[in-house]
Amino acid sequence: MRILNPNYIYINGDFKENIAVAFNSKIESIDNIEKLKEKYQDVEVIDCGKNSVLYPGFINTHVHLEFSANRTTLKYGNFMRWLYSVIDNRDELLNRCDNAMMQRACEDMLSSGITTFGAISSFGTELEVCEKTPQKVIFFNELIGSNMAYIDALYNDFLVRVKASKEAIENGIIPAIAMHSPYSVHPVALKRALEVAKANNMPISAHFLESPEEREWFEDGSGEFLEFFKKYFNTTQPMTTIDEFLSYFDNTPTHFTHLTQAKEKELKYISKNGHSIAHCPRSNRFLGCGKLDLEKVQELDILFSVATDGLSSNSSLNIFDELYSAIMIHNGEDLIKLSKLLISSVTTQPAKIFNLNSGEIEEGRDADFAIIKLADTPSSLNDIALYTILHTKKVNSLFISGEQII
Ligand code: MCF
Ligand code: FE
Repeated sequence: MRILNPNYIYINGDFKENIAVAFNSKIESIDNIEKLKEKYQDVEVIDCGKNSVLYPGFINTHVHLEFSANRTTLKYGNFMRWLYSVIDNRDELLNRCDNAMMQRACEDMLSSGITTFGAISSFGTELEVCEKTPQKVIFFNELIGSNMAYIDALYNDFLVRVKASKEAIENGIIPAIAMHSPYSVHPVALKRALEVAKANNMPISAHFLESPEEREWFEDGSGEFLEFFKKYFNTTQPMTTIDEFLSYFDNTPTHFTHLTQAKEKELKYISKNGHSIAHCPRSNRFLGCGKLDLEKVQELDILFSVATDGLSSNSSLNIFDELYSAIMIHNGEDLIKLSKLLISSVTTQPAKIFNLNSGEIEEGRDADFAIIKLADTPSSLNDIALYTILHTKKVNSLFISGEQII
């Protein structure tokens, strides 16, 4: 048993003073330091230092580790430009991305306080790194493939990867499934994969309504996606519609990534069916995709996470960089309220979405903690979320299931 004694603590969506936490691998007790010392005598008390803030470990629900080699290879600025550059450079990028590089990506996430992440795995090559990293990993095996001629082979390969991730549960892996997107997964394969997810009670994720081009393709069957499909697949018609794609997920709450091009109608449907959203503001900006309607998302009580996406469409996997950018991008929102909402989007909200026993400082939860230090005394408790986002790049210490990592 140990006790963490911070200046401030993020608890029940607010910041409080004079609260300490006793923990083993799980949180045992939350009370003021005197009471905890009395209750647990002779235990180590870790004083977190002046102006310290204790947060639950942060959760980054959406990252592509396999694309970590990208810096100046992929083309940013416009979604189709990016997509063509992925197709042209994918093999070379994947070859350059070895275990050491992916491990460094995990370490970068650790240094910004990420104790759990969702790995979107296109090929399964990051499984070993994800098993070794101290973080907990929701391992989203991605299904992709629109050509019926290859669907069986792709689907079988997908099943092999799902099986490998199921065998890694004892190493901190939570097996999960990702449908790449409505334009790239054949509905026949998608329905089969959804049955697998349902039977195994696995989390599900899908990129959806990311770019204006994607919306145009589904609404009118025209635009740059038409050229793309003619060129690579010799097809001229979308395989599904926006509404039909959504309806496939009716009984399986799904974490939809991006939704920058979603309208009120789709967001209402998402809310009604208990789905959630991964919001990747920098990725959306860099690929010219627009921004999520955060006001509507809040109005409709949709749970959302802020996530980094991969280095394939971002400049870092630092969650503080992402939160900072979210503040700048959503410039119409009240700054203080938005900052607090953003902290919940990397803690309590993703924990709720994926039913994780972390993301909240509460007795019985996993002892996953991120501790940061403000440079100075905060002017008010209510502004701590903003000060944290504005001035933090790295955490001072980090615990995962009670073990000190940093
Ligand atoms: O989230 C971003 C942008 N949207 C879609 N896909 C990806 C992103 N970053 C990496 N990807 C991957 C995706 O998982 O790109 C690959 C897929 O395996 C090719 S998309 C034709
Ligand atoms: Fe992504």
